[in-house]
Amino acid sequence: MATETYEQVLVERREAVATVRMNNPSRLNAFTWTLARELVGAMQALSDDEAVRAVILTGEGRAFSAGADLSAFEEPYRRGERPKLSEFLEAGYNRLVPLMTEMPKPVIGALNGVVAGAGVSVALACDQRIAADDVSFNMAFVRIGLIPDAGSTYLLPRVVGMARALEMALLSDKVDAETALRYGLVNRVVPAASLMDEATVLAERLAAMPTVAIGMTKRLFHDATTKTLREAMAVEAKAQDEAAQTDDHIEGVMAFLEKRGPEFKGR
Ligand code: T3D
Repeated sequence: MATETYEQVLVERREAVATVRMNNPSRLNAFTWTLARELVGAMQALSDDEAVRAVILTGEGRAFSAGADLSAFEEPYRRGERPKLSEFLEAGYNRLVPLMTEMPKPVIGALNGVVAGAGVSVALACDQRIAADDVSFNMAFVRIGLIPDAGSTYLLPRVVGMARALEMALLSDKVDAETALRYGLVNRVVPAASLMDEATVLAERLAAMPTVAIGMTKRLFHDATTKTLREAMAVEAKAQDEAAQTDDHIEGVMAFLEKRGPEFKGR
């Protein structure tokens, strides 16, 4: 197993699976400039690395992430300054969230403990979400007079539906594991102690699958939301030509015909 350490991000690689751990636990993995910048760098590197075929994102300690680092606001606000937050959004979340949704490999969110504010948005950018049974979601933005950002105005209604998205954003009540599962906000809830084992099993399973087709499926699903049915079907036809060129397509068909298990190589 290889480990790369940034200041506030840990990356572990075990064969084709990489685990990215947000590592600012004393502030519940709040997004500092350092954490945001390092996450973008780590995700870009994993996206570009063909040897990596599945990524897990999780948080160190008792939180996935509590959202924006509010401690950075203290000094300027006490001085009476009025902030311009868009600079941080554009340099951080607005790079990170599309990077995750467009990454040509699956990203699994292993959601532990507190998931608040932009932490919810980053969780929504994962392709599959496994939650620990002690997870607690809180949109939080409205509690500090802000609007949902980091992609959540787009992703949250698509994941849970408009009525529930508005309920979560406007009331900002805590959403527990059972409710999150009922809302479709998470795919699965598991005991906190087995969260990483379960996420790893899923990541290893996905990493052994046809990675090119998986990457294309992600892209097509996201792109289709802004298309008509006919447009989406035209894009599918073109993309299927591309998928059919992969070694994994040939392997999948031959394995079926030869009545054996396939050995996908991710190309
Ligand atoms: O520029 C931009 O980025 C703007 C974009 C904003 C997007 C957003 O994400 S807005 C939402 C920001 N997040 C929040 O408002 C959540 C703030 N945190 C909380 O409300 C609570 O901490 C929680 C409900 C999430 C958890 O409560 P609890 O009781 O389990 O933990 P705690 O004691 O409040 O927190 C533990 C420590 O983490 C504590 O530090 P201390 O007192 O031990 O030194 C606390 O201050 C720190 N912490 C928690 N959340 C943040 C944080 N520090 C900085 N930023 C935080 N978001």
